Amino acid sequence: MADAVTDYRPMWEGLGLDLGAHDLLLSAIPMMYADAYLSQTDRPEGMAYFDFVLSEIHGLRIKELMDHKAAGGTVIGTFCLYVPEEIIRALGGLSVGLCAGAEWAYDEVERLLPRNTCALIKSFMGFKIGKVCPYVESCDLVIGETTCDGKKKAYELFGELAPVYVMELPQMKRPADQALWRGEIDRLVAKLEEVTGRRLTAEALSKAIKEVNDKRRALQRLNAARKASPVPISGKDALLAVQVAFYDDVPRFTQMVNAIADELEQRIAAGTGALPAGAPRVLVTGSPMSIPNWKLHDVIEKAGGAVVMEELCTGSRYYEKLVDETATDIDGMLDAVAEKYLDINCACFTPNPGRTEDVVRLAQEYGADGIVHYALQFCAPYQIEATTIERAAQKAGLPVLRIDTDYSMEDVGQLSTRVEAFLEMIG
Ligand code: BJ8
Repeated sequence: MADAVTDYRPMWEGLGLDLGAHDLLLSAIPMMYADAYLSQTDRPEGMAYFDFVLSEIHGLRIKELMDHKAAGGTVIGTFCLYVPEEIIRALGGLSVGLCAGAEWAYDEVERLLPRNTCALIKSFMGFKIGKVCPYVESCDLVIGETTCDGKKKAYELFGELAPVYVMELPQMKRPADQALWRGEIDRLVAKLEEVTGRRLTAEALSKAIKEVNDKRRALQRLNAARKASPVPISGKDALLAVQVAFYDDVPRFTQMVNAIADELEQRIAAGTGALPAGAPRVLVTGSPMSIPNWKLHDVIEKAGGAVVMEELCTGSRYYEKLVDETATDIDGMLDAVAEKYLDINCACFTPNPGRTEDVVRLAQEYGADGIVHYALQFCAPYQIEATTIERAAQKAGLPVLRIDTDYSMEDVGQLSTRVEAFLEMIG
């Protein structure tokens, strides 16, 4: 196992990173992490694992990816929840989420993309153009998807910089769309077989489905503990666990999250909270929050609120649903994979009643006093769907605060004022 003093610079250099720029990025993350995470009191002890993972964010995990490639494996990058990691895993690939949560190289990005592009897209383009992300540089293939227009068109330009394969995701869920999606799953298998040089087997797919389901089950356990009052883990810590789920080693992650879930159950029995019992409870819903985007949770919890659930792709949308494990042949397993993934409720779909129902249900299950709807600026699907969510929430007696923001820290003061007023109102 690598230790804290391991020199990773030769590895980063070998990946073609811009070492000077990369140093700058790596010096910023510990400060952000210390301010948002290490400043918390009453954290579960098991979160020490995530402190370690973050301290090694471009180190140990990248080395593991490199070792995996050296042993004949592949690394496959993804940007979206709809790309089935079970298939990647079954073909000897390691799946890494590439969405980025920080501003980088925007000057260069804005020469390619309009200024009014969402921060998530600008960020992943910036990390690639600026050569500061060892994850994307490790990838043998990057899989995009036809979700929102911004992503779909950005992949055309991203494809000039990296090997990209785009899956066609329907935008409705009728039988004809399900058939199209099932065909896309077959086409993905064929593409990944070509890239990995392996054939998909029922045995490998069944094992991968079980392993990824186990990861999601562990996250379900961790998050179920957040129904308790006082809440035994902060929203920030729970968010971090899901963010890391996109790139960490699957069995290790599952084991560590189950250990945290055990600890949370003990904390509930002992009445130990990570945040005060009377803290106003908030559900956050909207656009995804990629590492190191902890801004909104940090604002809410520093203002005295407790985020008790995320209806986000970096939240319940990632772990709530499992792939059915009963099929025994490849076709049946791929049917189950296709069905589970098309059942995700992204705002790119129309209509999208499932998300509205999920938001209200989760807010009620987790005892939320109010909902914060978070949208990245210029993210039309979530900004527009906020109206539908707000109407349904208000009908259920749940107040809503709508926040449209980006990755800059310039509006933190203004956001804090709005969040404080909202917490006072719902508390
Ligand atoms: S399943 S939310 S990960 S598409 S924030 S790029 S929608 S303009 S990320 Fe997403 Fe898959 Fe849906 Fe989830 Fe466009 Fe909005 Fe930007 Fe977005």
